[in-house]
Amino acid sequence: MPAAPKVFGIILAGGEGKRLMPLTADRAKPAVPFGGQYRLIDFAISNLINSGLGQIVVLTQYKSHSLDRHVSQTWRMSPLLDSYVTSVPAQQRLGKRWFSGSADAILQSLNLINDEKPDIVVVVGADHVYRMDFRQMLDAHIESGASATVAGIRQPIGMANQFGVIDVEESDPTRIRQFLEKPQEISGLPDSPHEILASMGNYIFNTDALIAAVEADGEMPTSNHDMGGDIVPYFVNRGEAAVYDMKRNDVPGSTERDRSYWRDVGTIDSFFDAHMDLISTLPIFNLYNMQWPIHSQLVNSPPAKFVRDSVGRIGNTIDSIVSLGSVLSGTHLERSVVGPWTLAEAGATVTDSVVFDRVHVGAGARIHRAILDKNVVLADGATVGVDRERDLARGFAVTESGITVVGKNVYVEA
Ligand code: ADQ
Repeated sequence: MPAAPKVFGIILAGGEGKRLMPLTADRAKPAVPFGGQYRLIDFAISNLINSGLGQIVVLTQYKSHSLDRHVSQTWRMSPLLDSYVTSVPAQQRLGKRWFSGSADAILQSLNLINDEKPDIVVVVGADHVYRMDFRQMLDAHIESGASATVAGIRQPIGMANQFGVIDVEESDPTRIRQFLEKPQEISGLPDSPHEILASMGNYIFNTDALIAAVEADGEMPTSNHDMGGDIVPYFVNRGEAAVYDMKRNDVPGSTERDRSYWRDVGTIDSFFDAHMDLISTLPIFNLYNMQWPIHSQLVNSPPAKFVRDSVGRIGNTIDSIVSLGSVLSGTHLERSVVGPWTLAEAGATVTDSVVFDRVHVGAGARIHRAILDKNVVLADGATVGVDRERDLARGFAVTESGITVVGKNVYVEA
């Protein structure tokens, strides 16, 4: 490995995100808005850019239009410095077929790697909220001498069936002994029986080893062509896989409170909870750490504005995020995240909710424990999240925990 290896970044962004429906009815999961002004993919891209990577491709497939547009509008980088973030749609280079899994996405995109000839490839998912300094993981990868390194983080054992679960060698806890993708039954960590070490879906590979692995996987008729299910076990079986414990990652400017914060926002409930993590006085995830900024699209918008309503009533806003361009008149807003260009009319009440862009909340309307997608319009006096049965009868999704989701462009009657 050269002293200053050339590193190439691949973001896997082709997943369908079925469990986030209806937010993914019309867009890829990595393009789902988050935290008012971000899209989910901004976290992965910001982490790679802040870690000094200059050449990054985003592999897209499913309903990729708004994702492609967001990446191209937000992430133009300098051709003079030979740095770029480009989204690359599935191109059917190996026959007339789409990506059949995340490993197949890489196999079908090897031309991108061959063009750049990197020493090392960093492969990351696109749908997590976190900060991570990949330089530190790179150092650990090189030091370990492994061909592949998987980022791991402790998670509650009850979530084991959602993750790849890592078991390390007793004699060397940086080596992976066994890797089980989404096991139904597993025992906990020796020092913490209620936890497992979960794969974060972020990997570092020596380039030659990655190419050999995805090519071998492409030849396997029984493979699902999945990075977690097939490629990581390939390296583990060869004794060439290391783990990088996220506990070691010390992002500049992070606090004791938000160090090692990582949320897989694959379900409506986890998506909602991650928003609630943003808004308290001492947030569990601190968007305001400017030593490690999460970048997003700069929209040319006026500031948010809070005014009395037409008859002079004063609203109040607390424990909330309100994005640019929004105007709230005499509105009670509490524990909520509001996207750009949202308009709330006289006496509306919004509590414990996530509101995307350009939502219109009519006078006296009430929203509680709800997620409203773009361009939703609530008539004067309409309610969402107040009457579960009524929400279901109107065709809204309601989670078991009681979060109501209203899809894009829906008009909600009183
Ligand atoms: P999952 O998130 O369930 O588990 P997957 O659905 O493959 O795995 O998604 C991983 C990433 O790959 C996502 O960013 C997704 O958008 C992308 N992706 C999925 N299919 C793709 C395709 N056909 N083309 C391009 N991109 C695609 C993974 C790992 C687990 C790990 C969890 C952590 O498999 O081991 O624990 O991530 O959340």
